Amino acid sequence: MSAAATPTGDAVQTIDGFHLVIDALKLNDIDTIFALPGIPITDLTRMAQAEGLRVISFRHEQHAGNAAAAAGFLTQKPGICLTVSAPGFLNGLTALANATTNCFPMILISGSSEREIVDLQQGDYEEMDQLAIARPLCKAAFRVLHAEDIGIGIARAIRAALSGRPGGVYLDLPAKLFAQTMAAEAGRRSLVKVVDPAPRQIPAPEAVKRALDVLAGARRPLIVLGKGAAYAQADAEIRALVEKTGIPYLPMSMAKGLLPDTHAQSASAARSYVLAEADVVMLVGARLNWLLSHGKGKTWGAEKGPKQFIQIDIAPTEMDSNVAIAAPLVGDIGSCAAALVAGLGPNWARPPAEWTSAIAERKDKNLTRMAETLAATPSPMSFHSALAVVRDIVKAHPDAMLVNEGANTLDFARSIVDMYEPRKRLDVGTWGIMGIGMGFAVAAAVTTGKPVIAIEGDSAFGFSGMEVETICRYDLPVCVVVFNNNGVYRGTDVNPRGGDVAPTVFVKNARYDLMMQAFGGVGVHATTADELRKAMMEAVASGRPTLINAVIDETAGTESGRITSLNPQSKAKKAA
Ligand code: ADP
Ligand code: TZD
Repeated sequence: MSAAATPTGDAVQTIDGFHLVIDALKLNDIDTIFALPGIPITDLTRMAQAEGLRVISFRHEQHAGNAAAAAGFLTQKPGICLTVSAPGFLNGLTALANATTNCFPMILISGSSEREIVDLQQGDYEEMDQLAIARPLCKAAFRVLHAEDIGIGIARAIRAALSGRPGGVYLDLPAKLFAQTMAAEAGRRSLVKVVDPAPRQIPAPEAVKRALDVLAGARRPLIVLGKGAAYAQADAEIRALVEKTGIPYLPMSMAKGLLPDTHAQSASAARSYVLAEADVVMLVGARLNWLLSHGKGKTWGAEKGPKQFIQIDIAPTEMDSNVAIAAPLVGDIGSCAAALVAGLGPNWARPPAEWTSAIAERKDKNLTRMAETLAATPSPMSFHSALAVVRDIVKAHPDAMLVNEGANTLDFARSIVDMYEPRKRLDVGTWGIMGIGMGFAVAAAVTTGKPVIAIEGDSAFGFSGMEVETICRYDLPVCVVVFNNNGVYRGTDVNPRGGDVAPTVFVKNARYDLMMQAFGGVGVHATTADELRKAMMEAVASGRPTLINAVIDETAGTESGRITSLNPQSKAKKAA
């Protein structure tokens, strides 16, 4: 705020665009900005810090954007990513699109060049029609031209990000806006505190009854919990729904820990069996997309006859997206789960014992087999022997956050590492995107204050690896474990013509641990499970930024992990 003279010579307090933006965010309880400074937003980052917002400054906008998205998922407040125009904006846009795809609330705020010049394409500094480019890639996109509209612009962005199905919002703030001033009192009055940004959506009673009728008719019911259920923070309602119905459940990867993975009703270790055999499936905040084989085909036991689906989702258009939904339940997960539990009544019959004991039998068999594999200590380490260590460390620190990306590193960790508490696991999400690792790890550390363990394929780590400097700069309690098998998927491909190495192969025996040391963090080179265990224990206990280069057998793992079948070459071979 500053003082200016009126025409009559009186001094009035004025406020500029920078401070209106900051005050509007603070008014809405936003306390952190993930940013990368430059024209025209450098001063905004400085002033935000001076005004008490936490500003976490990154080395590349994509990771600031991923951090904002993860913060949005964890806190139910839109994560804020702040970038410069054109290239900075584009770098942030991947994260915005990814957040929208994952239904995570975030707002990408980018400075932009002068409208008059951009619209006449006269070649301004970093000229780009950012609003038009962002619009198809996010849930909503807005531009503010006048200081007096900043309050309403930010309110619209927050409401758009959080209400209904959450998602990414783009907010375009032209350079000129920041320097505009207005009377401070009028400015203060122009700000809007968003009331009830994600209103409860109570399901219709007839929809609840329909769902209960379908559920009651099931002989082999199954509940699938998705990351929408984790996001909803309706943990008690979900637990009551699962435990009071007695129905076996499968958590999708980011719903792991909503109930502890060791829960008797978890059917994770019998996943293929329950998907194929269930007759009624209730989806709770999970979409029937590729991750669930679109709800049809062999995975879903198509040859055994049709299934009935009940789906709980806040987005009505999600119903019937891939298969018919017999009982759509549109509403917020907390309200829907509570309504179902209330409707169970005293005579609710738990699922038949032949179904639950058949699942238990398969679970036992698979878990015994897995325990044998995990007990082996091959040299060099396999994915399994290294993940057995991670599994123990997470068990000992159930409040730690786990970030996970890669192909084999992801697929094996998802099934081997049990989670015990809700919203502790962050991973590649709906797109299966590489590059979320260090952005998500920073957000996890900053928003929760808990230790963070990032389990990274060596290829996956490379997408965001430079952010280890960010982790060291803010002294975050992040332990990165790079599963180093010398390449994308594996390190064994050979170029049949000689010369360049194969496209999937990296520098052999690289020392990722030295990257962390370069910035003052702890680097450890681990070649055995014992060395890995010791290093992880020390990292979690000390809270110091740590990177462990875990040497994994370069022949281990499979091409594309568990989705080999999606490679065009595999499809061609199958067809031949
Ligand atoms: P997963 O990948 O874990 O299967 P998805 O991202 O496919 O999960 O599905 C999440 C679903 O949850 C989305 O369809 C989204 O609309 C829904 N959703 C998100 N938040 C809520 C909420 N509070 N109440 C109801 N549904 C929600
Ligand atoms: N680029 C982006 C943005 N996302 C992707 N998913 C890919 C490329 C393709 N891809 C995968 O799907 S997994 C992966 C790539 C490059 C890396 C696999 O190698 P890794 O993991 O070293 O990270 P594993 O555990 O050794 O298999």
